[in-house]
Amino acid sequence: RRNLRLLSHDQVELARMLLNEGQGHLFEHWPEPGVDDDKKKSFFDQVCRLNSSYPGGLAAYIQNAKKLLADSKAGQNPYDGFTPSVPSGEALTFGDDNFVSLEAAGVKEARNAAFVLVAGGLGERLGYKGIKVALPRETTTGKCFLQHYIESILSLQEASCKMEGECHTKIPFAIMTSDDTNALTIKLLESNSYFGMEPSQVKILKQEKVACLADNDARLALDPNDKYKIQTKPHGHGDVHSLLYSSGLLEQWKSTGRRWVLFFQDTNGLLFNAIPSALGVSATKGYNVNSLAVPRKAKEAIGGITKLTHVDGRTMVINVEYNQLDPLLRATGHPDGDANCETGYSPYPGNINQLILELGPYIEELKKTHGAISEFVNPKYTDSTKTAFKSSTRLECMMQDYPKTLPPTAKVGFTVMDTWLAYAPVKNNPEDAAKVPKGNPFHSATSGEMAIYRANSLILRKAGAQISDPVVSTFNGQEVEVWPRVTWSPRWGLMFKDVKRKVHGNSSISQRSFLVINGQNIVIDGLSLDGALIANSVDEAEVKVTGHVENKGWTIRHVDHRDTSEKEETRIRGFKFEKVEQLEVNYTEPGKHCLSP
Ligand code: UGB
Repeated sequence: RRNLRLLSHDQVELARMLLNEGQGHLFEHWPEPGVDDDKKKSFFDQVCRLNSSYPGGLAAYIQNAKKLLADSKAGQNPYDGFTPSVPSGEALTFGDDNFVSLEAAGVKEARNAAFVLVAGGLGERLGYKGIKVALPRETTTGKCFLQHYIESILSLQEASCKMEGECHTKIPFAIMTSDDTNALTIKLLESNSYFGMEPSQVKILKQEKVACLADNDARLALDPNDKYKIQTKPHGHGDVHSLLYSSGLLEQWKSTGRRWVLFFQDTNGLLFNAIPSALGVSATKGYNVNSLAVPRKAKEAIGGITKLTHVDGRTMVINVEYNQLDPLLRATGHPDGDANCETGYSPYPGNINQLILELGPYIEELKKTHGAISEFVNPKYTDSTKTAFKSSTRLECMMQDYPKTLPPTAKVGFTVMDTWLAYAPVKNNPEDAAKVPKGNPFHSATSGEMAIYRANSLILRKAGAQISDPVVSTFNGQEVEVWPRVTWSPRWGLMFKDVKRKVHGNSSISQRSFLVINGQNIVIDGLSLDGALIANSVDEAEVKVTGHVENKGWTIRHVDHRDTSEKEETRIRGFKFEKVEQLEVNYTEPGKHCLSP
């Protein structure tokens, strides 16, 4: 009590609240005033931060925790009363007329969009020390994920403005970081001049961690190394909603005519193949919420999009997280649980956590909830009495749970696309990836990069070019298809219509080839490539690439993930390219050019 005079009025109120919420243990060890006073003040600075960063404050956090911990102890299933069934949504086929017209509709809408990248996760499963958005998306060009995302947004901006005959729109881009990723993300942007985006377009929102819970009474855990500090852990990607709300960004976006907010995750190198058509679906169907999905293999570590019907008649279409889908199915009359059906896939589409929300209804909902998202707790108990935890726990929330609070009138849908086109995350370290059951995706740096070449090769094939079949190779214990290493800048091939216009059917690329296309007006017409070709051009140049290009090219060398002489980003993918011979052309002057060796 005598320590109270060290505190400001607001801090005294917080101390009272903590005592009322059964948190007296936080102060039990406090010595008399005069000893450790600075540490006591910094303790309250932390309490203030924890209080202001949680919707409803720390008192609400403790109360929510007490309830969720009691439910967990009682073995209460959050899906009690709900029966799952397979929902229906939009299934798109790459390259058909419907897809092409949805892509055009989506690009038209893109100037009314804002993008939000959730990048606060450290990627513990990947075992990579840096931030994941700094990893190369593919190592032919070495461009990192963040560069690819920014270039994709800029090319959408350019194409959309062109379609609408205007030139002033700048698509806003928000990035959610955390203490683990904030400084490195800002450094990556600043040291690369924001990869060509205007710095004012980019807003960084840092999520705060939440207090850890030591026991079933939701007593806050003190940091084992500092008794004047509450231990904290990440609260999950669901924080993005409260941060967008409290930052005022949503209102700002609305006042500048934005209509859509597109959320995406840190390492999906294929995502922007799916964005234009999915945004087209949102715009033409008038979806308030549109989740992107891919066919899902049973037990794959991605959530399943499920229709849930409650005994009281309520229904919702929502992601059921991968660890909850199996118990839910078993509890509702599906003895095989999370299993594949006759198609070889789970009947529940796989959530890839790329959400498109309509801004107006989103703001209205957040005015009610302040962005608070339904939470869960996952304590690891010491034994079946569930009285003690092995280590402290905390509340968590997921961004895809946003629709849980929506009224039944909300239009919630989803769009399913082929995995090869839309989804190739980099999440698993080499050892774990090598243990993935046969037929399930690895979600590793190896598969993430190979998926880019596969998608680009298949897109070129669909455009009419002859692309050699892949060979099968094993890197870091993972068997993958190795297609010709074809990459292009987003401005070259934003929509399938663009690729079709720039690739003529009389071209061919051999399996051992590497092709980099870096320039908006490069046309591949009558090219026969057997080696490595890098074509760069300025916008004002119109370049026709034709004729037979043959050279020794680049070779693929295996790298063992345990080989510490290699860089970590190389080790996690298990291979590197050695540049033996290549043809590199740079067209820097406007006008028509022809590359014809
Ligand atoms: N993230 C944050 O920004 N802050 C956090 O506190 C935590 C994460 P993970 P997860 O598409 O493959 C999700 O760890 O959560 C960011 C979906 O829940 O990569 O296990 C982080 O930086 C699941 O339904 O994935 O699983 C990253 O960008 C499925 O869709 C993103 O949040 C799965 O992703 C996801 O974090 C998937």
